[in-house]
Amino acid sequence: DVRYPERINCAVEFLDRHVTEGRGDRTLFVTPDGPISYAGFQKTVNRMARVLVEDLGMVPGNRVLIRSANNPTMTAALFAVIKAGGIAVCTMPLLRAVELAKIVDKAEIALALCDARLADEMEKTLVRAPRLKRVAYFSTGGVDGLEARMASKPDSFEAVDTARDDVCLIGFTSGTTGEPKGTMHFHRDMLAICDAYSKHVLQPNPDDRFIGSPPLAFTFGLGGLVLFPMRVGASAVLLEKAAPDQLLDAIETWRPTVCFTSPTAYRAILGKLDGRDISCLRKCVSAGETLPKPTWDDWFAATGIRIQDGIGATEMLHIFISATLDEIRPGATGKVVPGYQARVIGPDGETLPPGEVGRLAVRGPTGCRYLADDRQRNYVQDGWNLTGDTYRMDEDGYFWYQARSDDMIVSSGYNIAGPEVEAALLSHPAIAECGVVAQPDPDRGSIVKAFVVLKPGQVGDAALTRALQDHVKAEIAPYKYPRAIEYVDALPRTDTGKLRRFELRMIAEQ
Ligand code: 3SK
Repeated sequence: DVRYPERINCAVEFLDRHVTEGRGDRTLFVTPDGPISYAGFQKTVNRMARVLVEDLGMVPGNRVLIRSANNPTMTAALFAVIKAGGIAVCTMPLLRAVELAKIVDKAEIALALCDARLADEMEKTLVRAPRLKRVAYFSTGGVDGLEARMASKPDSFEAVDTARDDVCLIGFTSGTTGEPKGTMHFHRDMLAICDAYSKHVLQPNPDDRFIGSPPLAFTFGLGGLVLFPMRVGASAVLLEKAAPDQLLDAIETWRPTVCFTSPTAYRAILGKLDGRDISCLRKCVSAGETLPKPTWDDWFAATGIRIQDGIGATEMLHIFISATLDEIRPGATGKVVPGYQARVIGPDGETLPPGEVGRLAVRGPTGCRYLADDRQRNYVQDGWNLTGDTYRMDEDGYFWYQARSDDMIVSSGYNIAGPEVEAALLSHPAIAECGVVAQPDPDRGSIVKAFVVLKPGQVGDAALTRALQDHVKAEIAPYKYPRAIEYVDALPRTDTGKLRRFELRMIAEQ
């Protein structure tokens, strides 16, 4: 059980504490332009916090949208908002204006901090979501940006006195319907994931150097690439682009010891290991989608490293089932993380005995608090968080993944809602109807598969398939596009006209 003082600002714990306790000279981020120390980063955060408060009118409790690829400036924005008592809402860099506008409206956001390289969709969002009043751009390379304002500010800033139960982060996750859900997390939650999963399972030390691919807007990345290293005074490499080749190059260049990425990336890297030296890695963490045993075996055979699998949820902030290096059972996700409790439940919420398959329920120091969303009632029952995953627990307390228990498509670690892709497809003039489900895939876990009924006169050939894929990529985040499209005469529907998704899934699985 982890307890924190009633008044706490987690930015102080993650950052200022290292400086006041004499660790300011330690390296926090290694970058191509040289190392950034904890003390140097603190000054950047302080200046940015001053701009937020003095120039942009931010007050404690305001929600601030943050848009950027993973880099130290984005991380400074996150801590500046939190240190000034605000609530950071980080968004996936690939999101389009239509998706951003939903987030702006849902979280009632008036101010955004945005990397200038993502200005296009941000400007379109300003038009779509009039509630958003102001965008401050960074990394502009010119005089108008946030950095120019920061240059004239003193490098000190007193953290706002927040409570441990004040919200400091809203993580958005796409619901199965495509209506995004905001999950609210307190200052104490940010510390609790470090003091539960990281401390007891990952067990990093101050000399570790972290690297990985998940966006910081996905809490898997935020924990693994920022919060876990900072909690112990370690360092990290943030990659704006982290495709397998880029991740490999960066591992060879920066010699990290801990890697956070997805099973898809581990598989892709395996095919590119020839002549590469990744002997610096001590620990490899996998989450976001299930890690198949053959991937675990192949990685172990190639590198001698036992991948630490884990399952978490944006709702829970981070991983709640995993295993320490010496407790790993290949093929199992692991055991419940110290501080959490987990059980497998039946249809009436009853606890199922070991060996039986049911829905995974979990509770612990972090938990689901949806922002203004009725789905809270379904997700949290009797204090237990009911995940969207089906599991079996064995006699030794190891949890074995079986399937998703909802309609979510999990592809390369991205959660994708079928209805959202359907809506994007339906806005193409050639399409009469469509249904989108997961299709199992050896590399990506699942891919997005669309069953499409065309309007009369349209021909479902390769050219149309490419046009539909490009259309979806232009409408919504490109990673959501259907990699497989099958043209059909009709879709299976219930008497009331509801799409029989289950039937489509069965066809896709054949
Ligand atoms: O998908 C997961 O397993 C996960 C892990 C850590 C944090 C967040 C998520 C969704």
